[in-house]
Amino acid sequence: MNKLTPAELALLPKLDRIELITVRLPFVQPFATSVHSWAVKEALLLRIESGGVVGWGECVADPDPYYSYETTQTARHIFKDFLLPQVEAGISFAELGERLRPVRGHGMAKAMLENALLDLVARQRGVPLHELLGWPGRRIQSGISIGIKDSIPELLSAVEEALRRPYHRIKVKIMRGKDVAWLRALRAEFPQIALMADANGDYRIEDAPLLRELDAFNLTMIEQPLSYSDIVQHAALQRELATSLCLDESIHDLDDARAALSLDACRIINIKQGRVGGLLESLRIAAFCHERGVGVWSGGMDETGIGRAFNLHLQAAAGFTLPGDTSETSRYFAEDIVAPGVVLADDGFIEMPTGPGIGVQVLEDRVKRYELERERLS
Ligand code: OSB
Ligand code: MG
Repeated sequence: MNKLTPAELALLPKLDRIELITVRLPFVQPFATSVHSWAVKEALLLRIESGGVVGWGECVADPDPYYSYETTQTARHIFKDFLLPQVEAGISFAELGERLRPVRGHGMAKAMLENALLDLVARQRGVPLHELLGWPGRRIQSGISIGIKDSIPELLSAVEEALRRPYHRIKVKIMRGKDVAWLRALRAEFPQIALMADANGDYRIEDAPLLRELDAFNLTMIEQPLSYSDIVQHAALQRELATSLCLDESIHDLDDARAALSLDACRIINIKQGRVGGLLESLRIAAFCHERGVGVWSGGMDETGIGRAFNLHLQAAAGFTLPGDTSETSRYFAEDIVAPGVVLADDGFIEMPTGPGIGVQVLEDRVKRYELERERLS
C-alpha cells in the first residue's frame, strides 16, 4: 500500500444539512457524439453544509445511459441508499473510500459525494482545492471538443472559430460515415494544428483497415474507437495503428488503467474525475501513468461551472501534460450557476481559481432558477 496523501488523511466534518438538487441548463448549441445528441445539461448536484460552510458536488451522469450505464436516477438511488449511510464525521477520506469499495461501480455517484466533501473541507481550511490535493496552482492548457456536425463545412467553421480563441488543441467527434473524408478536409485546411478524434466507441475491430487510414492525418490520438466495455480489442487495434489510442469510457478506476497499460491497449488515458469515482482515484491513475511516461489529460462531461471547477483543480497535478477538454463556459451556457466562468487568456491558457475550495462562487439564486427538483436528506 502506498503512503496516504494529506487529502486521503483529511477527516470528514459533521454534516448539518444535505440536499440533492437537479438542475437543467439549456446548451448554447446541442452537443452530439456518435451515440446521442444533448440539447440541455441536466445535472444532479449535491449541496452539503457544515458549521455554516457549504460544499458542492456535481454528478456527471446524464438522465440517459448513452455515455455510461449510470444515470441521474441511478446516482440518486445509489447515493441515498448505499453511499450516504457510510458517511461519518471523523473518518478519513481513505476510510470513506474503503467503506464505499463494496459498492461495485457507480463511480459517478461516488465522485459527486467525494467532490462535495473535498470542496467543503478545503473551504473550511480556507485553501484552494488543488492545495488540499497537494499541488500548487498553475495555468493549464485549453482544449475543445467539437460535436458531430451535419456537414464538413460546418465542422470546418467550428474548428476555425475555436482556433481564433485560441484553443491549444482541437478534438472532433467522429462516427462511422463521418470520419476519413471529414478529417482529410480538416487536415487540408489546418495542416499544423494539434488535432485528435473521439469516436465514443462507434467502431468494431473489423474496422481496423478504415481506422488505419486515419494514420495519414497526424492525429495526436484517437479516443475510444471501440466499445465502451472493451480493453483487449483496443490492444489488438493499437498494434495495427501508428496513431496513439486514448481510452475514455473503458477506464473506471486504477485497475482498468493498469490493465490497459499492461496490455498496451492505449498510450494515453483520458481521466474524467467524475467517471473514475472522484479526484483521489484520478490522482492515483495520474501518478501511475506519470511513473510510466504515459500522458494523461482531463476530459469533461459538459459540466456546469461546479464540475468544471473540479476538473480545473485536478489538472494542477503532475502527469496532466496534455491539453484536456476544459473549454470556456460561454461555449456551453448563456448563463452558468457559478461565477466567475472559465475564460481563455490571450495565449489560450486557463487560470486556476485561487479562492477556497473549488474557488468559484455558486450562485444560489441561479441554481434555484434552473432547478427541477430539490430533495432534503437531513
Ligand atoms: O467522450 O469525452 C467524451 C461530452 C459528453 C460525453 C462524452 C464526452 C464529451 C466530450 C465533451 O467530449 C467534453 C466537454 O467539453 O466537457
Ligand atoms: Mg471521450
